[in-house]
Parts: sequence; C-alpha cells; structure tokens
Amino acid sequence: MKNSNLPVAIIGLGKTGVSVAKYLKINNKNFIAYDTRENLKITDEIKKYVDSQRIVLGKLEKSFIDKHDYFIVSPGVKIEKQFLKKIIKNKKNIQTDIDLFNESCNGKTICITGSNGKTTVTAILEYVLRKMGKKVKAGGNIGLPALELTYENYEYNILELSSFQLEMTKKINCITSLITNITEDHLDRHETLENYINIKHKIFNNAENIIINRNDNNIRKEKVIYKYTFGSDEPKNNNSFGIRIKNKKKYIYHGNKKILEEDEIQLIGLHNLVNICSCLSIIQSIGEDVNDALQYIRKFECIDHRMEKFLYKDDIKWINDSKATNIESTISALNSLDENIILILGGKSKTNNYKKLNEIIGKKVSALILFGECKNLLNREITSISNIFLADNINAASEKARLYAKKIIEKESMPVCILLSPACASYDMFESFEERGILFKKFVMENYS
Ligand code: UMA
Ligand code: ADP
Repeated sequence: MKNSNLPVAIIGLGKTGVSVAKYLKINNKNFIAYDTRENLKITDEIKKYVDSQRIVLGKLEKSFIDKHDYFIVSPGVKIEKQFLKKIIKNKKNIQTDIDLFNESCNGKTICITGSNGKTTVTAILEYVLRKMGKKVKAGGNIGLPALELTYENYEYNILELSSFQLEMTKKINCITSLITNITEDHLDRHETLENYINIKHKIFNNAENIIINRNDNNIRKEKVIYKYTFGSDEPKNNNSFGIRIKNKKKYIYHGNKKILEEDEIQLIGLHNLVNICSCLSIIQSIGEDVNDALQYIRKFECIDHRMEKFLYKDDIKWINDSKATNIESTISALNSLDENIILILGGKSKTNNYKKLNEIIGKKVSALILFGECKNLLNREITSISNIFLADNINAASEKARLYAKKIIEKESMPVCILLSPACASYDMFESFEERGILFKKFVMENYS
C-alpha cells in the first residue's frame, strides 16, 4: 500500500475488518470503517481498534469513493458493480486483508482453496507440521484472520482461502498452492461456474509449486506448470499421491509405494483419504519428510462439524456433518457410510437444483428428514425416495429421525446411522454452521444419551 493523504476505507467490520483496523493502527495509517448494517453491534474488540467517530454504518453512497484511495474489502461484502466501475475509472485501489498479509508476512506461505476439504487439509497440515517440530500457524477462512499471522515469525504460514477472499485479492506469493477440488458452490455470489473457477485459479498465479487434483475436470491443468499431483486414482510417479483399492480395502500410495491403510487413520470416507493425499503432496513440495509425517497423520482425529461421530446409543450412531453446506459434501458424506442412513437435510439454499442428490439418496438413504427454509424445494426435487418427512426445526428433525430409526431397528435388528449433512447454508435459522452443529449435538445429547 503506497502513501496517500486520504484515509483507507475498511469495508465490513467483522473479524476481517477488525484485523485490518488493528494492522493499520499498528502501522500508523489513518482509516474509516464502513459497515452496511445500520444496527451493527459495536463490540469491545471493535472499540479496541476503532474510534467511534471512524465508524460509518448504513448503505454505501457512491460519493464515498471520492474520500479514499484504498478500499480494503471484507470477504463477506460483495462490492456493487457501479462502485467497482467508479473505483477502476478513478484509478483507485481495491484490496483485501490477504494483499496486506502478502506485503508484510514473514516465513513461507502455503495457500489452500477448493469447494470442499479446505479446512480439513489446512487443519491436518498444521497439526502434522507442528508435530514435526515446525513453527507453523494456520489462518484465513479457517477462522483466524490472515493478518494475525504477521505479528510472529512463523516458518510456515498456512492460508485457507475462500473464493470470497480470492475474488478481490491482487497477489499472494507462496511456496505452494493447492486447489482441493472445484464443484458448483457460492453461485448466488459469483453468478457463473466459469467465474467461480477463474477466481479459484488466482491461487496459482504467484506460487513456486502448484499441486493439481488429477481427477477434477474443473481444474485447468493445461493452463499451469505443475510438478505434483494427488487424486483418488492410482498415482503415476514419485511426485504423486493417490489411492489403490485391493480386496475392497483402500490404501494410500506415494508413486508405487504403499504408505498408509485406511484402517490406520481416524478420519472416515474416501474423500478424507484424498485430503490426506493433498496434505502429503504439500509436505513433499515444501521439502519436508513425508515418512516422518505419516506417524502424525495416523493420529489426527476428526474436526468438529465434519463427519463427527458424537454418540452411539441403542444401535443408533449420530453424526454431525453440519459443515456440509453444498451438494458435493453431502454426497461424499453418504459415500463414506455403509449402514442404514437416515439423512437430515435442509437450510438456506445456495442453488435451485438438488436433483444431483437423487442417485445417492436412492441408493443409500432409508428415510429423509427435511427442515429449514428450502424444505419444500427439496421435497419437490428429491424424487428417488418415498420416506420423506418435514420438520419445523432441527430438534423436531432429530426426533423424527430417532423415531424412524427405532422402527428400522425393531423391524430389521440392524444399526442405523442418523446423519446431519444438510447440503445447505445455515443462515436461515442459525448464526453459522457451527451453531447449527452445536445445537444439534446439544439436543441429541440432552435427550437421547
Ligand atoms: N458486511 C457488510 N456488507 C455486506 C456484508 C457484510 O457491511 O454486504 C459486514 C457485516 O455487517 C459484518 C462484516 O461485514 O460486520 C462481516 O464480514 P464478513 O462477512 O466478511 O465476515 P468476517 O467476520 O470478516 O469473516 C470472514 C469470513 N466470512 C466470510 O467469508 C463470509 C470467515 O469465513 C473467515 O473465517 C474470517 O473472515 C477470517 O478470515 C467464514 C465463512 O463462512 C467461516 N466462509 C465462507 C465458507 O467457508 O463457505 C466463505
Ligand atoms: P471447506 O473448508 O472447503 O468447506 P471442510 O474440510 O470444512 O471443507 O469440509 C466441508 C464438508 O465437506 C464436510 O461436510 C466434509 O465432510 C466434506 N468434505 C471434506 N473434504 C472433502 C472432499 N475432499 N471432497 C468432498 N467433500 C469433502
């Protein structure tokens, strides 16, 4: 960021905006913070870094552009086209906290994006590198704003980056970058799949090492130079990781060498074996010891709200996969399980097309419980099963699921799995997917454990 006589505009005063205010304050830069919510609660955290006279709440007016040269936009804020045009026309600068991180970070940075699996890969990598004795910290979409990593000297900074964070980011230099996979998501914001794919690929622009998912047709392999790959198929050479299936058992291979069996790890599902392959590819690309890493990969346990088995009682296994906020993640959850499944689905829709779920639901699900804002849409779209029940909220959905599970157990003497894997965002009824998962677990533990 060059010097300017005008104050910097911080747009959005959530976690990111506050981290930007802290950073600018430490660097003696003048700023004004905007938030479009008129009734934003001014928390103690905000008060710590932003004087009340520097906060402007309410709808942004076009004239605000004349008052600044730099605009640092939070990921949750979509800048209206009319503002963007004016900013570009007046040669002003729109940036993100990731650009500021790029200007001032120490150590090597590893960048991870993708439609699903970002947090899992980021969390495994942070755990393993730390256990290997490295000074490492993960930030970005995972929860800790990226700028918080700049106040210490980490050997490795791991950034989980969402499409929202990448959209306005100008540049991120890194030692390695990886896209876990790309499937349709967030099109309510990015409008077309093509646009979403292009935004995701920005992560490769300034990376020394690029890691490619061999099996993903939305990744533009032909447009980048890469050495390392991972995938759910067999690896082709010593710079690739993948899966081999023998006698129905799955194994992770590095080139032609078997390195892990699925029974040795704590995470469930093929998608998590692929996530481990991503993680090992990163470890190889940064020149760390893959063999040393394996002992820690074996120990890594699941992350909250992602295929989290939290209760097994009276032949019912309860799983909280509240982070499944799109169709692909729910498909991978269903693929991970073999039991009779009762699926709880619903929330705020991010698409109008749920037909893709029909095949797997028809094959694997005994009953479907729908709740949330889009339950009627789901009821129309899902035609591969007849046992569908509608519920008013997550508690009622849990109770309906339990009653149906009891029926199956009485009739078939088989264990049942009740899976919350909603394929939808949570904002219709909850603050976040975390709150949805916590309240689901709380109700189940209080009533059925
Ligand atoms: N705001 C506006 N106008 C808007 C929208 C929001 O002024 O049109 C204001 C809100 O009033 C609020 C602030 O902006 O005060 C919120 O900012 P934000 O939505 O950018 O959220 P932060 O609190 O800064 O959190 C963000 C990420 N949130 C989003 O991308 C929506 C967090 O990812 C991330 O952990 C955090 O930065 C730290 O880097 C969350 C997320 O839901 C987990 N990510 C999405 C996902 O994973 O699917 C992309
Ligand atoms: P993200 O951070 O990209 O949202 P998470 O690791 O939080 O990804 O996982 C989100 C959801 O997707 C969870 O329900 C999880 O079980 C599922 N998931 C995790 N990894 C993958 C993957 N590689 N492919 C498909 N689904 C996945």
